[in-house]
Amino acid sequence: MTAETKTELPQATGSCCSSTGSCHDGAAEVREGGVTTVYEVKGMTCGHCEGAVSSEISELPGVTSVTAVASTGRVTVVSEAPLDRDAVAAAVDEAGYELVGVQG
Ligand SMILES: [Cu+2]
Repeated sequence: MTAETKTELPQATGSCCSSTGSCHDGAAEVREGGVTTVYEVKGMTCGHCEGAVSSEISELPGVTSVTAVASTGRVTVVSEAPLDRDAVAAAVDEAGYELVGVQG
């Protein structure tokens, strides 16, 4: 039988590709010694909000990168090790917003 159908399906969803070009499911994926987690934060409306959330989360131990996007309410956090959800929630709360979920 030569009917070997494609096992490598094209990435049609377009939602799982990070800016680094890796394409995997899972919000807490370990790569290059880091963990990327996407949090959902309620209440961000503009760049100032993004900055406030980013700076608070950046202060957590082990956090190497924070990308907050007000339009989607998503905050992508790269850290050296998985973060404690409560610690992130506290940081978001400190900034004046609310952590409503963790993707993955
Ligand atoms: Cu704002």
